[in-house]
Amino acid sequence: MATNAPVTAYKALNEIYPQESVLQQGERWNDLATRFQEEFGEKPEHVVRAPGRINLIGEHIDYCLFGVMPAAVEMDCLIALSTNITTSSNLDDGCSVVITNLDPSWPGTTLYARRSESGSGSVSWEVEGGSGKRGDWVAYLGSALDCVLNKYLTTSEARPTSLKMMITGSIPPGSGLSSSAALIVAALLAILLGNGLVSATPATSESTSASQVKNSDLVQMAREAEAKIGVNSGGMDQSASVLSRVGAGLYVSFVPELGVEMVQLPSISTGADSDVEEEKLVMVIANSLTKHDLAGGATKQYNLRVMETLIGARVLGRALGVIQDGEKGVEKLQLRQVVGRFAGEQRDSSSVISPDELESALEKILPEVDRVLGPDAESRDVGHLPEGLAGLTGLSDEAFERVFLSTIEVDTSDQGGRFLLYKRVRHVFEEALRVLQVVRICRGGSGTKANAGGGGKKETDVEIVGRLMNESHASCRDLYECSNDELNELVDVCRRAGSVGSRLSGAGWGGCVVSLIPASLEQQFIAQITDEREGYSAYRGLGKKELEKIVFKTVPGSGAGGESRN
Ligand code: NG1
Ligand code: MG
Repeated sequence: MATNAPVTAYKALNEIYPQESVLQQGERWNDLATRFQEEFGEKPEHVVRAPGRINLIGEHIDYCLFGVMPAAVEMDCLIALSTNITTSSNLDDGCSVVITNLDPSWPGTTLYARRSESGSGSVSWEVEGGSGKRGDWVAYLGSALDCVLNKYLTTSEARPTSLKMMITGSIPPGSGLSSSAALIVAALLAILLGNGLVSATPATSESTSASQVKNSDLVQMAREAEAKIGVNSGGMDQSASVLSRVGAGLYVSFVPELGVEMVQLPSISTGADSDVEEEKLVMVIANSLTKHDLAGGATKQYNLRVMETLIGARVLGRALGVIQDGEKGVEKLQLRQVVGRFAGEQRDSSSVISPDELESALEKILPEVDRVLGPDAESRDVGHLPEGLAGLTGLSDEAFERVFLSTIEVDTSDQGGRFLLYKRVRHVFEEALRVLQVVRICRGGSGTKANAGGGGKKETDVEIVGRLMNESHASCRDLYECSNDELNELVDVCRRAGSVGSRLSGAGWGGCVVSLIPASLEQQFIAQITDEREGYSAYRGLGKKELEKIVFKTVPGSGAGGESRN
């Protein structure tokens, strides 16, 4: 799907969900519509949905602008909505959004948007209601409303539409399956649709869609809306939630601009030359039952990692002579830009190196990382104190403080007050290399480059992908330090149960493990990881029904969409 194609809110259910679950999902949509009618006394005009995602490989590198490989999951956020003309008239040209949730433990509220017009006639909007705090689900909706109004309704004639919404979600929050991106994307889509900014009918070849909003705009707005709540995220979750297709993984790249490619994992070949049989790999998600909570405690670790990669990029780039002291606009250059410049990319990003060139550049830059950021045991394992760092970045103490330490909350107290530049940058470059290798295999190319380290018997493509996933987990554990004991135990249990590769998925510090399994092994694999004695310890004593929600197979699902209910 092209990133610059217009957003269309319409999708039929059989384009959204895998065949086997269309009926059951249909019931869920109908149930939401019925409950909406009970609550508001009218049918919803539309139901929209946006999915969560699993990340197959490419962890903590999206915000460094390296490509990643997520896939949308079937679980999603649904919003039923209708326009609410009755409240619009008494709001002084503003609008209200009444929000309810099917789950009574999530109390609803009403958001109000008030306009202010400057002397020059430009209009801006202030959204009130919802606490605006991280972790408050209504804050995500407020942030989405704020983004749409301040982007598309800024002329003095613009009149936003008041809306009623009912929300339901099937993504367990804090599980690393990106419930936050799903909520924001669904909210954006609902607000855009309610304001007539995207089309509710599928574009046909004759009609050009009424939508002025492109898929890439939707991704960008979702990132901005999440950033307003205080998470400095990369673009992986939002891209996956908007752009995925049924049955495919998604290779998302960010340079020179957002790009997506549908990719297929290799399958396992068995049998002799003449009658080779192909067996598919399936993804199994297993929740560690430890919460990864970016909206809560994990934000500070996440934001610190983002800053460590930016400081590392600056120190490395300066030492390699690709960033000059006093050069404008590069105080915060991402690691991808540093490698690009190192490989001769133009500074105005008019020339972009090919994936093969990027791979060689990454291989060449790794020894430089050792030399510049990890020349001795102390810099490698203990890290850098902030005092010495300003000098290494070529910035004054004041500028260093302003650029790196005061834009977002940075807390190094878990690391003895130090920044672990060497470990973080090594992880990012090696992980970026792993993603490029997996992409090459998925495109049907050879895995020979990846094979070089294998030694002995030639690895199959499936074995290479599995090994790279395992290496990715080890790197998250040892270099990026974003795993925890539970995730490590669960990864081991999954490998013992016969996975091809297993790793934590998402930001880490809790959440889920993703494993690739030969399709025929699914039942046996799930039985083993949930076994009372051999399985993951936190699953002991749980009932079958509970476990079904915690450990399950997933099929790559479709990106955001919806249907008209009229
Ligand atoms: P999750 O697992 O959804 O919190 C976060 C970021 C991603 C990415 C991963 C790590 C947000 C919304 N998402 O994902 O962009 O950086 O961590 O790979 O912050
Ligand atoms: Mg999230």
